[in-house]
Amino acid sequence: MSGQNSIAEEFCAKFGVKPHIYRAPGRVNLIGEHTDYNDGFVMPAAIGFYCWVAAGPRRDQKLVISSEGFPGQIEVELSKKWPRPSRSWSDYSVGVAAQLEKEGFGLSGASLLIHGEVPIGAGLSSSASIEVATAIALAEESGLSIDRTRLARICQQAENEFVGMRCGIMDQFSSLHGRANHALMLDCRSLQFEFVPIPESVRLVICNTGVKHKLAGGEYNRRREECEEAVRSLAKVLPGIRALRDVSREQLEEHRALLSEVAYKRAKHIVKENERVLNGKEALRQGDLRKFGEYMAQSHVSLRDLFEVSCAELDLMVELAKREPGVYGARMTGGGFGGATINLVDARCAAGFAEKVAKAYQEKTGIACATYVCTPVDGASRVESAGLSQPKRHDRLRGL
Ligand code: GAF
Repeated sequence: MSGQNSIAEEFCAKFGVKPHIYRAPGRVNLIGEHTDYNDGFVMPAAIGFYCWVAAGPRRDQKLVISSEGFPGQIEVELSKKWPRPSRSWSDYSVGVAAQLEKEGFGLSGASLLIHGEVPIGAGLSSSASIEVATAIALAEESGLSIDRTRLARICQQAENEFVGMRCGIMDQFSSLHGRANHALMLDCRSLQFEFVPIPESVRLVICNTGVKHKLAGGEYNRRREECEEAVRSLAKVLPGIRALRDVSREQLEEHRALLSEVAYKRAKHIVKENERVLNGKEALRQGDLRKFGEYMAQSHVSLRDLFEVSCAELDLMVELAKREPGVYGARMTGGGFGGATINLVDARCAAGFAEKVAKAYQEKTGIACATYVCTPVDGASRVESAGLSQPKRHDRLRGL
């Protein structure tokens, strides 16, 4: 990866010492959208786009953080009050550092140089990759041993509290726990997970619409509130429920009158999407890619019509994909309102598929479409040393 060498050199030039290099991948979600903050099920896979962090120790008890992609440098004195969010890229890193300290993990002074290569605004978790790369770098540089699930929670908490985005845990979790050639089926309540093999005969093809609608952040938090509203209404007659995860299809229909039309639609998506993840896992395990693809298609329709987080560009991209040979399934992926689609495509057809969909999309919209043909990769790690192309897992972080 190109990021590794250039970041090491730039770090040396800037801070005068040779850094350790860490990297955390983005993710694509195969199925299970908006279910994570409803205590439900998701099935993401880590993909080979990384946030790279070069890090080295400092003696002055400061954190100095800079990014290759953005001007300016952030300095935080560890013994003093934490700065307030600045509404910029640095919030993802500073938020993680603040959260680590808040949870009692004493940090050592460190310099960090960040290089993000996960496409921004594509729904591929560029934010989580910065958080996770920062977290493993800070933990390691401070000699802390923190298990990966705890780190995922710390990163999620940082995004919820410092950045102000009430995301679930899927993105941070998959960046830390991803496994090459597997999807990760996660129960977002118990945080138990299992790996489901992705057959060698298929590729995950990501098509980026190139649009990100402005309402994304605010609408995301609103969806979360609407789900919570549904739970509050249903809890009046179903006192045992804590989240939409606990509601069955039958219960939802029986008590539909208690819900506003909007809350009902949101709840219906979540209840059925959870079923689709569980059924989809079985289909994948049995190698039934066609069945899995049907669940993907249903998921897209539900996100479009019930959860209302799709947009014209995503719908078009899915329609264009469905016409192509070798496609098992196509749907929007991530939070929505723009970003990318995920397509499960026969490996032999993947390159041609990407080319044709991109061409047709550009013809219709005038927007150039980036496509990525992927297979799942391993989660975040320290890379052995600058200049080596093979990353080596580092066993200091438990759970590796
Ligand atoms: C975003 C969030 F960060 C995730 O937690 C998840 O809710 C996703 O949108 C939708 O499934 O990526």
